[in-house]
Parts: sequence; C-alpha cells; structure tokens
Amino acid sequence: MALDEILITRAIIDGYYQKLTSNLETDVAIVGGGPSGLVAGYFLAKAGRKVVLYERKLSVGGGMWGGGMMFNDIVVQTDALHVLDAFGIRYRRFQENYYIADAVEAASTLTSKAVQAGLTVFNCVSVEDVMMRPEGLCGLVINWSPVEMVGLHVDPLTVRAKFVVDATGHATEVVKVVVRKVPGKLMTPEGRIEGEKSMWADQAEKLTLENTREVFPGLYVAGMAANATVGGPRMGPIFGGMLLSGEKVAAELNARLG
Ligand code: 48H
Repeated sequence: MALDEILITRAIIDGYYQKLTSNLETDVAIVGGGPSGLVAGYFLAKAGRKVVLYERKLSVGGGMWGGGMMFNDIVVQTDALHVLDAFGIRYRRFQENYYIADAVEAASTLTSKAVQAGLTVFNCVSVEDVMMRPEGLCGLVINWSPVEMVGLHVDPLTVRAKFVVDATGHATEVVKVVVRKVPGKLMTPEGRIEGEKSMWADQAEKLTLENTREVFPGLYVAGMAANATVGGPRMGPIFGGMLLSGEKVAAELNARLG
C-alpha cells in the first residue's frame, strides 16, 4: 500500500495532541530532564503516579552526556549503585567506592527506562512561570523553547500539577521565578536562595541528598538545583548524588500523594 504523507502528518498531530491534552493535569510536573529529573520521573511513574517532565532542549539527559570535561564517563559511588542497578546501567569498579559508567549509556538508559515506566516527556518546551494560589504552587506556565530562544511575543499555556519538582540544575529556574514573583520566604536557612558553593565533592554529595526537599508549598528541589537553592557546594562529574536525589524526591512525593 502506498504511504500517504498526509496520514503521516495526521498520525503525528493526533498522537501529540492526545499526549498533550491527557497531561494538562498531573500528580507531579518535573522541570528539567537531567539525571535527577529522569530518576524522579522513573520512580514516580513506577509507583503509578501521573508524572510529566518538561525539557527545554531537544534531548534530555542534561549534563550527563559529557561526563567530565567531555571525557564521557561518569563516576558513581557505592551508595548509589542500587539506582544504576534499578535501571540496568552497567558499571565497572575503579577502586573501592569509585565506579565508572559510560555517560552515553547512563543518559540514554535513564531516558528510555523512565519513558517506558510511564513518564511523559515534552522536549523543546520551556517552563517560564508558575501558577500560584494562596495555598501554594499548583502548576506551570509553558511555551515552546524556540519561542523563548527567538524572543517572539507569544503568550504561553498552563498545566496543573499537585506538586512541581525544580530539577533545572545549576540555574534553579523555577525557584528563581517564585522568589521574583511570589511574596513569602523559601523554606531555606535564610528564607532565600542560598546559592551554590565552590567544589567540594564529598560535602556536595551528602548535601545534595539533604537539600532535596520542599522549599515552597508545592515546590520541591532535586539534583543540582537542591544545592543551588538550599546551599551546598558543587561536586564535578560524580553522579551518585543526582541519582539519589531523584530517588528521594520521588519517595517523598509518593508519600505526600498517599
Ligand atoms: C525546561 C529546563 C529549564 C526550564 C533548565 O543540569 P542537569 O543535568 O540537572 P541535574 O541537577 O539533574 O544534574 C546536574 C548535573 O548534570 C551537573 O550539572 C553536575 C553533577 N554538575 C556538577 C558540577 O560541579 O558542575 O539538567 C537540567 C535540565 C537541562 O537539560 C536543562 O535544559 C533543563 O533542565 N532546564 N527545562 N524549562 N525553564 N531550565
């Protein structure tokens, strides 16, 4: 049977339209498709939650693809190996407590397993604002990334979520919007964005996990955004903290969702 270009077009538009409209209201909306966001999405989807992830770029994976300085391997410490195991990502021992995984295998497998578990990913979509009510944050304001990049004056659309996770990495973009636009303090030591500190891998990895929590009613931080918001150093190309942070935020939200 001859293939019809219009049917191909219709299939894409119908499929995408269905995906979009069935995700206008979700349990959890994750902003940012780096390792922490993908792991959070995977565990939430596995638990049967309706969870969506918005990623500004064409590809998800965030800062994982390039390993350290584009040497595309990542290091993971013993405490986080169970997350690699949950995804079936292979690793090899370097020495006690230091394991190496291929960055490309890690990023692609996190993505593939998360989507297969039920996480819906919208790439090329940027979160530019939040939806707020007196009881807290309750949704996101989204637009096509190219609109943002070109600077077109095009109004956005809105999605509702019971909880939002800021997994935007160093930039901690959702928290910044809240600080700029919403009266009230963050649930951080000084009530504001505490800021990311200089490199100290050991402290950073511990703090990433501690700092993964709710920082404003309805808004959680995970991954590098947790340290940038609650205060903690950077850690370089060791990714255990990112994986454990995603796992932790999923567990906390699962408990909150009941
Ligand atoms: C949609 C957005 C928006 C927005 C940003 O940076 P990431 O990889 O995030 P993490 O925290 O999961 O992982 C951090 C890790 O990659 C890293 O940078 C490390 C370990 N650094 C250590 C060091 O010392 O430097 O991914 C965040 C993602 C990116 O893909 C962005 O494009 C995306 O979020 N994003 N998506 N709307 N407003 N802002």
